[in-house]
Amino acid sequence: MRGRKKKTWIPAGNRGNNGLTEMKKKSAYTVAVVGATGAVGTEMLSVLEERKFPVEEVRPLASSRSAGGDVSFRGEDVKVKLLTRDSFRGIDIALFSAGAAVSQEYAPVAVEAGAVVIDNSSAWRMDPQVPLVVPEVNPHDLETHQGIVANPNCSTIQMVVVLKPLHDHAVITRVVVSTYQSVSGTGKEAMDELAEQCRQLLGFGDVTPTVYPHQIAFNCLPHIDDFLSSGYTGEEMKMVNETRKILGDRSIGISATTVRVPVFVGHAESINVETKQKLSVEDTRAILSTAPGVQLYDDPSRKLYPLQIHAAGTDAVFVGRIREDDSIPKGLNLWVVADNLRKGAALNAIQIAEELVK
Ligand code: 25A
Ligand code: L14
Repeated sequence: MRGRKKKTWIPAGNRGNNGLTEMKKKSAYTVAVVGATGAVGTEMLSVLEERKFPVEEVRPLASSRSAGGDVSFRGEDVKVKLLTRDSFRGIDIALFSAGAAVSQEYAPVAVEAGAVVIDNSSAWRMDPQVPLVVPEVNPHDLETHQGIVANPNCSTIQMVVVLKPLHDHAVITRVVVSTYQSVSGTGKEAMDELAEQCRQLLGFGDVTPTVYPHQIAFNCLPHIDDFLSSGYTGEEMKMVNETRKILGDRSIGISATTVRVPVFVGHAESINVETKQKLSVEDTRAILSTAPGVQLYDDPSRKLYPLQIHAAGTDAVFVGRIREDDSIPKGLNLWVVADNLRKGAALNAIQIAEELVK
């Protein structure tokens, strides 16, 4: 995407079980968090703690910018260490969220050292050897992992959690999605930039965009990740390709427009779905009300619909504004909201870890 040549993941053979890595079952695990001081890394530490994941020892790793500092885990300060090729000795599970370049270089190093990597970056997602997993949707894909498991893009995760049960019931043929993505997806610096620009503009000052190419305060940018020659962005094509891989169906037509909005945490999506079998609003409500990870929040008569400010800090994927699309014979419109740092990143990664140690 950014001119990096993608390596394919070729694991060293002889990992037992036909070359697949079996997670050794233990009462507690040593867990490394790469990018532990970032927006997603800090959330990973909180989610491990909240869900009482059996952690024997946590090893926070980051770049030289924040190595030597502390992060908090279970009420104690833990020293952040510099990420090096020796960082993974004795590690069972390595959670990566430090960007694709770091994952490309260090995930194989961690696997060589005996760890299973759960990687939140885009580095390995489309590698045919690497399962791309949302536990509510395709947990069975974990069975074939060879040391690296990829965590999908945040916008993809919240969409597939809702699409999967509809696909199972009515076969989705086409999806048109527009996103309303918060700045926390980009990281801490972007959150600081939004806050700073709000202060500057409310004080009648001028803003100087640094993280984003244009002013983000009081504005929306139809631009996430780099533009490709097709005119789509990398983020848009992640939604297309990752959704097909996770649902295991290359035939679904998907068209995405991804937009950055001046919201701190939480992504929203307007999703138009076309199906083979007709789904009424009542059918859709019935299906989604029992779908794992989904919470229906749909009562327009009481002005109840999912909002980013309510989804932030929670674990569910919220769905509302369920309507039939009258312009086609079998279509639906949905509004889907989730916390991008939790279900879109850290929570999904730790749910994968939970599946692996089950
Ligand atoms: O390439 P990708 O896959 O598309 O992903 C790009 C980025 O998107 C975020 C994540 O940023 C990732 O780096 N991200 C990825 N998946 C996401 C998802 N699903 C996602 N966001 C949301 N949802 P991040 O900000 O969350 O995390 C960055 C962390 O990575 C550490 N890191 C970076 N390079 C590293 C490294 N660790 C080890 N080795 C490297 N070479 C980074 O640690 C952070 O923890 P850090 O020490 O570099 O930064 C800690 C603090 O320093 C500030 N800072 C960051 N960059 C600079 C800086 N300060 C000064 N100058 C800088 N250039 C940050 O504010 C941070 O708090
Ligand atoms: O591919 O900037 O997981 O909101 C997630 C955050 C891509 C960028 C990924 C953002 C990243 C995205």
